[in-house]
Amino acid sequence: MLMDRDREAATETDMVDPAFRADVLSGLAARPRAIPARWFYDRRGSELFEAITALPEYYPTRTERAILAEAAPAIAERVGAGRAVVEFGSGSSAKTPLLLGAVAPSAYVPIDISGAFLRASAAALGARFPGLPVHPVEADFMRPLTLPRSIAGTPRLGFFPGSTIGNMGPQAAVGLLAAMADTLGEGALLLIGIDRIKSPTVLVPAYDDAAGVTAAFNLNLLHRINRELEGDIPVDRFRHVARWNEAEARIEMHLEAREACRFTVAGRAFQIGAGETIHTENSHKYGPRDARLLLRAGGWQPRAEWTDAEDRFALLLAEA
Ligand code: AVI
Repeated sequence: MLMDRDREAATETDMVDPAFRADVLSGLAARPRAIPARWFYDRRGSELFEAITALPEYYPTRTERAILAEAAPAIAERVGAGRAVVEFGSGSSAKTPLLLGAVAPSAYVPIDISGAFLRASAAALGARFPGLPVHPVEADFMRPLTLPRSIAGTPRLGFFPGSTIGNMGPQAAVGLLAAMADTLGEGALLLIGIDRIKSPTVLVPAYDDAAGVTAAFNLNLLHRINRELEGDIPVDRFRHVARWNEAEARIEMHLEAREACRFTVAGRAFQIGAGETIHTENSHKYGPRDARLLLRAGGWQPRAEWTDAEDRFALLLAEA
């Protein structure tokens, strides 16, 4: 999930994203303090996220890839040939070749907010699947969007891997699923990756790895604030915290102040007490029934489901 490379390019020419500024200032002033996770993904944050996906403790990426590789023939049978595959938040499109190789699509439409990265990965996929029309769409899939005219009338298969849906609260997730159903149209299918609820002994290390990569990913947000919003947050006085919230069935990431400190961001003064936190991410997990209910609430009928032997992660196929 590489979202903000273009934004970073803009900051290199001294432009500040007003939405970043607004989210940070209101998030630091709010109680509890919270900054949306989308701001993790500047260039460094995107690199750190890629590193996270290869960590031994971070099971979702490799588990989903293994499920996809094994289930590809069954998925192809259910999906049939000739659909246009529309990938939401395509990022590095790392799992896409497995799907495209199996379902014989008529076109591939990657959607991503990062134009430069989108074009690079679209070109790589085009080279790998010569003859497959690739139509990249540079857009924020969280907002209403229009698909290219070239796939008008073609049945669609939406692809939303990685359990990115988990980074939204259930209500926002339902809203996004409904918007995807609208975008993809009648008769569409959706293949979505959803992370399962499991023991905190597995979940917490996945978000607090021994090598400290996830800690660096979380703390990078403070470095980004300092760099882009003229902040002087003493980053070394904060530590990364990952905790399982049982009631909400989610991993929460926080930045906790080790000691009380004062700092300024964009000319505004803030203070934080020892042990207080800035909430930076939620990663919701779903049981089998929860996942199906979520899809139904978003206007999708679950049709098939594939998991790994330990039921850590699930790929669900649903119909609009
Ligand atoms: C992008 N998203 C699905 C990741 C997750 O697992 O919630 C983001 C992440 N945060 C820390 N590690 C990975």
